[in-house]
Amino acid sequence: MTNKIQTDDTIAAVATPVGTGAISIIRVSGPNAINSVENIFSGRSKLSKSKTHTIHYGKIIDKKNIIDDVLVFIFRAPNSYTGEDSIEISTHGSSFISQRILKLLIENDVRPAEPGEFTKRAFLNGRIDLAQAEAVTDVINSRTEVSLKGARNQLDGLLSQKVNSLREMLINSSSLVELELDFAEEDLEFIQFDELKKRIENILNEIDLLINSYNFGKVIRDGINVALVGLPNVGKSSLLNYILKEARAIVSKIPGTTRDVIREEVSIDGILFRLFDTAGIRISENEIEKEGVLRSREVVKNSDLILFINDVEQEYPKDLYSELKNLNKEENIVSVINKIDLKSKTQQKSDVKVSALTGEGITELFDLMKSKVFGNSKYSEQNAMVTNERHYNCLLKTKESLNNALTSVSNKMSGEFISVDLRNALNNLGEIIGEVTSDDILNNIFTKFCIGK
Ligand SMILES: Nc1nc2c(ncn2[C@@H]2O[C@H](COP(=O)(O)OP(=O)(O)OP(=O)(O)O)[C@@H](O)[C@H]2O)c(=O)[nH]1
Ligand SMILES: [Mg+2]
Repeated sequence: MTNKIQTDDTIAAVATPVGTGAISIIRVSGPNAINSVENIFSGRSKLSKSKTHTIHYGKIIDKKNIIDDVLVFIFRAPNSYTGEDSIEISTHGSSFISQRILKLLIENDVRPAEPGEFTKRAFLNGRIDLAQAEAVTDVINSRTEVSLKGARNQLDGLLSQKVNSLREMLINSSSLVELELDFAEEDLEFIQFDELKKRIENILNEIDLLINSYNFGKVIRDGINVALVGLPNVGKSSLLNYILKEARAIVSKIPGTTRDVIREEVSIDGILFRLFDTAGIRISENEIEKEGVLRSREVVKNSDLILFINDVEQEYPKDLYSELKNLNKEENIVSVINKIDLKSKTQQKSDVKVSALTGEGITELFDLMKSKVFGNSKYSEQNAMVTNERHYNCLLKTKESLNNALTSVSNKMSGEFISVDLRNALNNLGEIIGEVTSDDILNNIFTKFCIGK
């Protein structure tokens, strides 16, 4: 358990990105935060005498030299982000100014913060749990409506509440088993095997719901990779351009136009789709085109969704479809017929028909892409959802322990065995919210944060 670690030094960092902007913000947190800033601040207020949640105008001074006019925000413990005394200094947006002030602070008994250290302190001081701390980076990294909602859902504690209620259910069941162990000699049965089985199955059902939500949750967080593939000249690049509403890729009537993979992101109804336009797949003698075709296959392997595009006027390439199935999975392939504006009759099978020239059918294509993402997951903003691989893995381990417990119960094994499995499940669940944790886990999580967060 790391929750006992004391954070008795004071840290500081520039929290805004490097470069020029309207303002920069320097964050300071720890017992010496207010005094260290007071040492370099000149204004009407005395910071050490000022109340929490107040803003003070003044100047940062280095040996009588004015560095900048600033606003200083005071947050006193425990009512701050970290739970400690904290200060935010808002300066003119020059990296030079903020770095200079940071240097001054470091001369005043403050040390530079490590990545994520403010959030780590918030966690260690019990302001937020580990799942919420992880959600902070997701909020920062979110680029679409839906990914932001997913991250907010976790930051607001929906997942944590669910995990806590499952832990409570587990604690109740396991304490009954343990109580029974204590009285074993008196042959008391506080909890019947059937009842215990029912309880564990109940918890398992809930765990399964969370595990299944990850299918969708990871898409929400990371987006979905979509390959645009097919024979040369079917209109892959034209479709990419139509979706992006810009002439991103070169389009020509010469087959074999696209060679490199072109990657672009687009948000469709708040879901992030990463589109990969590829070289048309065919046998080619041209070295560059050959390499392009190799890359197309690589993209197919690594995609979540494949738009298999065909020309309404060409014959359907059955062999290519079989190849795509082998490279990925049949259920991930969406067959698209393009160029329907040409009004040609076709026997080709397809999931959707479009024209990259007129935009006909594109709405249907988007609906299909979205339904592939949602699958049969019942996404609801009110429900806890798993978007993070670490949490997902903890849940898989929890499930395994619970299944072991269930086997022990079914085999009417001694309560000791059941009790060990239930404890393991409890610990695995606790890892999600940081109730049980190690320095390794924490370092792994917080080093991925930005400095100043
Ligand atoms: N009429 C019509 N022509 C289209 C449509 N989509 C693409 N084309 C034409 O088809 C030709 C090939 O289009 P591209 O988008 O370059 O096709 P591609 O699949 O990217 O081709 P490669 O990169 O060579 O594999 C161009 O002349 C386009 O103008 C469409 O929906 N309708
Ligand atoms: Mg192309």
